[in-house]
Amino acid sequence: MSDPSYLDSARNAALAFGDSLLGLAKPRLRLGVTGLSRSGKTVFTTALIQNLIEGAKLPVLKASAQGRIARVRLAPQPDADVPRFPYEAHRAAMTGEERRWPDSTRRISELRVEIDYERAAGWFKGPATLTLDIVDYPGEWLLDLALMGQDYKAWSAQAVADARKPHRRASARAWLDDLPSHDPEGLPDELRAEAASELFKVYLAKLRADPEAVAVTPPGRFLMPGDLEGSPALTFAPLDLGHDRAPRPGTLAGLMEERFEAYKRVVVAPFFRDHFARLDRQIVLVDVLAALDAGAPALADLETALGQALAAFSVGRNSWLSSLFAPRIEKVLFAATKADHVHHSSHDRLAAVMRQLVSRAAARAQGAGAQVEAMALAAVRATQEVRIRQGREDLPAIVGVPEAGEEIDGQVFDGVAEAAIFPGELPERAEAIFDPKVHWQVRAPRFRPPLVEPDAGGRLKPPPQIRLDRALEFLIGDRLA
Ligand SMILES: Nc1nc2c(ncn2[C@@H]2O[C@H](COP(=O)(O)OP(=O)(O)OP(=O)(O)O)[C@@H](O)[C@H]2O)c(=O)[nH]1
Ligand SMILES: [Mg+2]
Repeated sequence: MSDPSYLDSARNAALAFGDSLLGLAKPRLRLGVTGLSRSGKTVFTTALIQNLIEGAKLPVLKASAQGRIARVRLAPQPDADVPRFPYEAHRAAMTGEERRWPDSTRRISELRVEIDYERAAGWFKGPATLTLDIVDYPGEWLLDLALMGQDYKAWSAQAVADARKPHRRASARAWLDDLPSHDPEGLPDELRAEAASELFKVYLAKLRADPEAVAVTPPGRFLMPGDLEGSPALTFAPLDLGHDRAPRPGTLAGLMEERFEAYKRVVVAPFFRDHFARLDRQIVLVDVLAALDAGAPALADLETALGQALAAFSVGRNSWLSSLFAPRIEKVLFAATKADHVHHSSHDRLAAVMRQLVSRAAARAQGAGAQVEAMALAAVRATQEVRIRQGREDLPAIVGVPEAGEEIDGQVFDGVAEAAIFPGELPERAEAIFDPKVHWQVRAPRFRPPLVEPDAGGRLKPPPQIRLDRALEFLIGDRLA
């Protein structure tokens, strides 16, 4: 087991104590928004804030339906060392002239909103304010938490076995071919470590670049190194260690092991301590439709990744970490995003697939303490529904404006013309997704964000959404009661 002493427990305890002291004065909630790259984190976070601030109708969020939300406003950024979530820029991109999706992001960011509301009833009836801190961070960092409970030997064995799986072999070939040339018992040569690490990173990058890619293999920072690029903590790779040997000091394997431990110390532990352990609620966004479209092996990879994500929520509860941090995540929502890419008759099926993907892991994580839910949503609904007659049949279709350059059935779109498509069928029984004989083709084109007409008073409303209110009721509803 790793040495916990590097985790700055005193500082964390002070933070937690400060939080709870302040919490007495003013109720606060930290909501984490995460998901792998392109899963929809930035769009979700922007839409969530916009819907709250601009007073959108959110019927399933009880406080909103009962007219108890008086005012929602942005408040100054609470943490001096975390970049502010650039809400205004993202909102302008999506709803302004350009109507384009926000740029891809690669780091953590945060925004504070204050919600003035009326308490529902009881002793404390009356006005109150909930301070909601929303923290958007890459899902790759969450998956890294799984490394905390692993040693270099186990991680190496797993990584080599994964790379040899049929659907990964092509991406991994150069690295796998090179692997036997590194003798784990050989000298701890710096250049050799660098060369092995480079090839391993190329393999990870190929996995990610694959249009079918849905899951990733830690270490997450290998693909988004930031200012740690080139440092020893990011210069290591798995080796083929064989079954019986543990890495020994003074060997190449020993050097790799040291660096693996350094990665945990320098990258993973600070993330856990400074960000993850301070979250109260968490939403994990998943592009389930892309995974379905990619096929059964990709779905199996995704299930594994989600299992690791779920394990992260219990990591502090049943390990040495719990004595230091007692993570307080009480609710975890796994949400399938981009539900506007399928007809509403499929929304429940999409939610069922999401539930299926986390169910085995959730069963294992029983007792972890957090309440886990799955649903399907679209933070921004870019399509409308129509029924199209084809012969005798009346088929459910979706209509939207594909982005310029999108191609459907040989037709290239210009970003102005609309297209109607029949989204593929989703499985009636969610278990069927793992059947390798069936391929659920549900790929939709990238639609532009919807055009939102101003209301009678000339005011812009937030774009339409699907089940965003349901997600909010689960995530924060009880704190607005
Ligand atoms: N139709 C539709 N598309 C969405 C929605 N949310 C996200 N998308 C699409 O998914 C893409 C990625 O969304 P982002 O919110 O940028 O995803 P992210 O997780 O922040 O991605 P990274 O910053 O690259 O990690 C967008 O550019 C859109 O094309 C949605 O609610 N509806
Ligand atoms: Mg983003």
